[in-house]
Amino acid sequence: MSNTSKTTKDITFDDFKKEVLSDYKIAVTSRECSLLGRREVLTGKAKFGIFGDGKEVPQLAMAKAFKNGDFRSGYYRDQTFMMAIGALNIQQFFAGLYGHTDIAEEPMSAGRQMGGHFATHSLNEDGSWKNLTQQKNSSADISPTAGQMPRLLGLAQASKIYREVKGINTEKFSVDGNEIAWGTIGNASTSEGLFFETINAAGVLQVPMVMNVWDDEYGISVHAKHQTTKENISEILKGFQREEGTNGYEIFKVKGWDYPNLVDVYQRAAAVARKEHCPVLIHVNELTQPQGHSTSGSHERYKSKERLAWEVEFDCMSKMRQWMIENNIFTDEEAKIIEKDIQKQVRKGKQAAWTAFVKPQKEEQVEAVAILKAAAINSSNKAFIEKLANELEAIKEPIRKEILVATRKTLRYLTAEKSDTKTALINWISNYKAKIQPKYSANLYSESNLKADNINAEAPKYNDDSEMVDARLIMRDNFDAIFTKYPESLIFGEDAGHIGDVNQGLEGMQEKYGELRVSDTGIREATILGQGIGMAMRGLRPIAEIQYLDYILYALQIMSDDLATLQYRTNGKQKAPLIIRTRGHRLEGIWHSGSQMGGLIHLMRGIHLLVPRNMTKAAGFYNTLLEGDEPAVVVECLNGYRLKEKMPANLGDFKTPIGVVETVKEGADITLVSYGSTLRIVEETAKELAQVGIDAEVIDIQSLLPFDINHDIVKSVQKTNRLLVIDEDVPGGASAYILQEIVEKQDAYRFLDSKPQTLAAKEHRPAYGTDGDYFSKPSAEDIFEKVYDMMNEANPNKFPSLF
Ligand SMILES: Cc1ncc(C[n+]2csc(CCOP(=O)(O)OP(=O)(O)O)c2C)c(N)n1
Ligand SMILES: [Mg+2]
Repeated sequence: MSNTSKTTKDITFDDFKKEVLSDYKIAVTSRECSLLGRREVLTGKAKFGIFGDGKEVPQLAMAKAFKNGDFRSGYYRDQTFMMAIGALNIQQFFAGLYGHTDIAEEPMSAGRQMGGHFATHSLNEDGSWKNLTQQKNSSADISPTAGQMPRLLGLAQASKIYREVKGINTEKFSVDGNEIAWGTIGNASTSEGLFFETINAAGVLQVPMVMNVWDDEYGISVHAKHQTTKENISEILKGFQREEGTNGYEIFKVKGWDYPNLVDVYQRAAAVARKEHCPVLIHVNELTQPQGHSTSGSHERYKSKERLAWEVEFDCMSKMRQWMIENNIFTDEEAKIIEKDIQKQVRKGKQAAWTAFVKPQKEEQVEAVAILKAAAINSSNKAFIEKLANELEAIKEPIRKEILVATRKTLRYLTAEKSDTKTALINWISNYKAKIQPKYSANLYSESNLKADNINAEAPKYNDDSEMVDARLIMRDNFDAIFTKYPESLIFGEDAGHIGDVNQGLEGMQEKYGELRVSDTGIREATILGQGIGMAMRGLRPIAEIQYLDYILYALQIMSDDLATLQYRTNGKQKAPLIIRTRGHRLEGIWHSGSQMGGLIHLMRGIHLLVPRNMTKAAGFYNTLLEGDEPAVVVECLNGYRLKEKMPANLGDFKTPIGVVETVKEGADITLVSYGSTLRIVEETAKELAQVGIDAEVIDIQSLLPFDINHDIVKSVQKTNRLLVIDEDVPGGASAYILQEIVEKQDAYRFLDSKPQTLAAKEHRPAYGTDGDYFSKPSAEDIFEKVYDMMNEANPNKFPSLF
């Protein structure tokens, strides 16, 4: 061949070759990380490994189509993609495997999540938003399979809102709604209800969501024949294909080892989703698991010889390599040189990650050993302490548990002694704990200056012509003020749009603010929640409405696993300040009585749980939450919409403080603590008690999570010396939590003259009808008699027994 100047075609081929080579190098890097990662687990350096081997090639194609501003919501196989978008390097990969607690070394979760759970940083140090349009984004993964689906819907919907709703400041979040939300899921996990719910909802909403199914025919050991009808997800979803005049999906099916075809499919998929906001399904099949599912177990146990042989032949990496050789991109020899070089780099990166991981612990070990040896010198238990010191010193690569076990156990040998070295040891342990504990516990809630309990209260204002109105009107008019004040706010839920919610708290709002901001949704609580999470992660202020508190259970898994853990699992690098609006407490029967508060409290740490007793308080909570940056559930009182309350003048501005209780009636004899609809009954009962000479103090908790941050309840108990918690949850439910907060955390036991008690509902769900409620939940008579009983015990002369 003559050496003349290059033609355009040559240049194009050169560029093409360069790009393919660069892709191949990323894939080889990723594969080597998987191979070495498994070895690190098997040799005991890491606890567990789950890797992306066998899924590399489609992820290269996805990364090529993925643009700044886009979001991923995926699962543990996506390391190649993360590497390809520049969000994960070799050292970080291994830092994740080891669980390095320094976010600078392990940017995915600062060691909180097992390796393979990916994330990018949406927030600056101070908790404010970065410009998400200038980076490639990944929402933080969770382990529950298909748990990434509901949030994916919201991430996609945000683009639609940013494109179509006028007046929002989009600067940090969107460029004309051009961003795609990319989902990834394993074939077996498509069996989950959350997958189907999300697929249907995205088809209805027509949002830019590209759903990728990585199909390797297995879910751990379980074959597709047990997972998927016809063993073929794209086949059974064919009915979602959009047609002339219908909504729906574009559906692609492509082999996971076919690099050029994958690249082409992903470009086409992205184009349609980005431009038309049409959701896309890409079923990527014929994928493999070269090392089996994870480090716990081997796939030889459940795959046939034929299947295993097929997996070797169709390994996407070897297929890509073969294709590159056939297309003169490199020769076998050149490939080997590249591969060898990458192997070296991966080993080097792994070593660097390990050195960085053990370094701080080694330094801490040296400190601890020195302090133990010093403590040993003058101790009568010298021999025992030295033994602990020497054993700690002998550990080659110590972990923090070993350091604390040795130092804390030493204290037991020093109980009878006093010395400066003992004091030094005590101080060292407490400083060490104070330094290390946050690495494992910080950022469950916001630590920014916008955290909810930093937002100052503002009382509702009333003027001379303020009227008593149906309380639902306060809710409605306050929402009106909110939608005007915050263009980025929006509300959606079953019946929330056209009719303005089942209790008319949103009456007329859709007409005024449009169908995108005040919208009806399908009956699908988990994805209503997911819409909220995803949109909140992209800077909007969604209010997700769950029609009745009883149905929040459908969304509870996603609240607990995704929303509640988000700040924690990213060590404060992502947030979703979602407001969940719902209505509950007493109304009718088993499924409209909203009582499962204990369950919520225990499964939602990380989300605030607010239980206002009336609509003014509830509206005030929404106003507070919108100024803050944290997620919360607000439970409105189902039976309160038609009660009369005075219409405040400062709608949209008055704020109910979070974590602050309110004493609604002062009293001297007993402290009655309750919340929500039951509080009203307690208030009524307090009047009846007054008639028999019992002066009860009534406190409205208002906020179950966080709980009485000023410790006001104990001040009341200090005065009355008696405590009764009244709650409509099951016995030992929310009331047990409340009692622990007051008696143990606030030390109220010190002031009690009577046994602290709880009055809860029956163990069963409430029966239907007024009598059903009366015989199931605490009634005024129950409360009266319980209080009277306590007073009778204290002073039988003054309060002779009722029965
Ligand atoms: C809700 C839930 N159930 C079970 C598990 C345990 N589990 C982890 S991965 C997995 C199989 C997933 O298979 P698939 O979706 O095909 O993904 P693959 O690992 O094959 O890529 C299972 C059952 C889980 N993490 N979450
Ligand atoms: Mg699978």
